[in-house]
Amino acid sequence: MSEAKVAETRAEVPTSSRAPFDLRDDLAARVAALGLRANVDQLRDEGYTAVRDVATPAFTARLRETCQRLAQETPGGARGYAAAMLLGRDPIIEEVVLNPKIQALVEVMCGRGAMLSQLVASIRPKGAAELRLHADQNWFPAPFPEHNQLFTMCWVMDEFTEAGGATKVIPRTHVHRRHPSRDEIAEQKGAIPITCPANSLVCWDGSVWHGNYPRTIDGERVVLHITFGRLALRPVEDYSHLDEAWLVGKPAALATMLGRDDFLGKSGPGGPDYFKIPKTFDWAKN
Ligand SMILES: O=C(O)CCC(=O)C(=O)O
Ligand SMILES: [Fe+2]
Repeated sequence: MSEAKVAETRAEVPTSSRAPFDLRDDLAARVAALGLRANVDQLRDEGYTAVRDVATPAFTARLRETCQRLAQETPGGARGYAAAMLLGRDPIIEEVVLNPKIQALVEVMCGRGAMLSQLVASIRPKGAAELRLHADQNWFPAPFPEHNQLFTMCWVMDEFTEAGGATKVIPRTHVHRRHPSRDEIAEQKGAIPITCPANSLVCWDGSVWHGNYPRTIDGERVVLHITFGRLALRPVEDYSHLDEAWLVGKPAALATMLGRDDFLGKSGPGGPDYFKIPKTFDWAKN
C-alpha cells in the first residue's frame, strides 16, 4: 500500500461507536422490510423474541429431515440426538445461515462481520431432562458489555410448548448483565416458556437467563441452534501452523496462550470437548 493509501485508510477509521440498537438507516430499513421491527424491539426490551414464518413450512420440514440424518452420523452416545459442525455437510445449512431474517438479526445483535460460532442440531425425545438456566455469554466475565456479544437462534421444527420442552426464559434478565447465581438458577423466578409454532426462529440476547423445559409428551423436539459472535476477539496473528509437534517439550503456558487448552475452536461432528468447558468458563470469569 502506498503512503497516500495508508493515510486515506486511516482517515476513514471512525472514532465513534453506535449505541446498542441505534441501527444505521440501511439496517433499520432491512429490519422493517423483513417485518422484524417488533422482534428487534422485544430483543432490546425483553432479551428474547420468536420470529414466526422464518421460511416456508416445506423448507423447515426438509431441514428437520436433514438434522435427523446428520444426527445419525454423530459418533458416540449423542448419535441420533445431536449433530455439530454442520456447515458444509448439506447445502441446506448454507441456506439457513444466509436466511435474510437471520442475517439481519445477527447484524443487529453482533454487528457487521459477525462470525458463525456454532451450529448444533438437537433432538429431544420424551423424557429429555431440562437444561439449567444460564446466559450464553459464558466465556465472558460479568458485568457483560452493554453491546451484545453472542447471539443464539433456535430454528424451531416442532411446536414449542412447555410440555414439548420449549426454551425457558426469564424476560428482562439481560438488563442485569451477569450470570444467574446458584439460588437464582434453582428458584427460576419469573421463568416462562417461549411458545410458538414450528417454522419459527426463537432467539435471545447473550445476557438473558434461559434454559429449557423437560419434554413430557411423545415425539421429538428437533431444533437447530445457531450462534454468532462479534468479530472482535480473534487474535490478530494466526499461529495455527504451530502444531502439537512444535509444542512438545515447551512450557504449557505457550499452548494456553495459543488457545489450545480451552474448548473454543475445537468442535468436531460430535460437538465440543465437554471436558474443557468447565475450565474455560471458570478461566473466563475468575
Ligand atoms: O434447547 C433450548 O431450548 C435452549 C438451548 C440453549 O440454551 C441454547 O441454544 O443456547
Ligand atoms: Fe443457551
